Amino acid sequence: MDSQNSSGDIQVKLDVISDEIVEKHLCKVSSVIEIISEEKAEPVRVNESGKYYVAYDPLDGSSLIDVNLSVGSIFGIYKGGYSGENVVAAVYVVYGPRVEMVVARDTVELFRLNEKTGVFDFVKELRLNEKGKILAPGGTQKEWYPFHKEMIDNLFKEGYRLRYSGGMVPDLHQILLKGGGLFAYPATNDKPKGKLRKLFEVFPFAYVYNKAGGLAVDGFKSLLELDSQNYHDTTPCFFGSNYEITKVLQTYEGAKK
Ligand code: AFP
Repeated sequence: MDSQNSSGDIQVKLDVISDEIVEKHLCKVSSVIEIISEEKAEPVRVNESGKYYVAYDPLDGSSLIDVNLSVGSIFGIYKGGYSGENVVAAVYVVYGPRVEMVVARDTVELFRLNEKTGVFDFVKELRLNEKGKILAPGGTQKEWYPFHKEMIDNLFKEGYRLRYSGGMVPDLHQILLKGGGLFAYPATNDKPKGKLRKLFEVFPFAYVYNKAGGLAVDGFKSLLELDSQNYHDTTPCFFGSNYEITKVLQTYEGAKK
């Protein structure tokens, strides 16, 4: 029985099926010139007269499927190429107890899928407070650099609450909806360039957090100032409210000295 397959097989099938569905629909959009998926090595040309490049992760967090946690899809919309400064919009969808979509253009808007009509109804605009209460510390803790561990420990001593599922989309969605905090996936001894991918995950969420009144950095500068040498490059990344990101910048600048 299929259910006997190892969860990895099922996840692989879901990753591939999700990618096929997204590609089929994006290829119908006349304003799209090219798309690239986290699931593919190379981009797909769509419409030579189009003007938008779309980089997407069709099913982020697929390792969480077999433990029935929330997962999501992430879309970065670029004009002129896949660099942080070329992001012109970002969208993500969270598949949880409810299906919700967040669209970042000049503002950040929350939509909720109406099961009866099949339409995403507008709910509200999302804004981050100056300071939050939630901390999502990613990466293998025994591989954290000492100064990073001290920074995380100090935030917990300030009373931050640990909220980390291992799914970037629900983890960042929670911080955004609860008004603030910090999500960190840093450079570590085993992953010195971080784990999360620039084009498909990091640049889109950096855009969302900046438009929601927060900040997103690699430890030293805005993630949206970064470019990418290869389609699947990764980067250390921190997303959050101004107070927490300022702490990150102070910590990492201090560690350089
Ligand atoms: P999977 O897609 O393999 O489940 O990885 C999810 C992810 O890319 C991102 O959604 C999480 O924030 C991050 O990995 C979690 O990584 P760790 O399991 O190393 O904390």
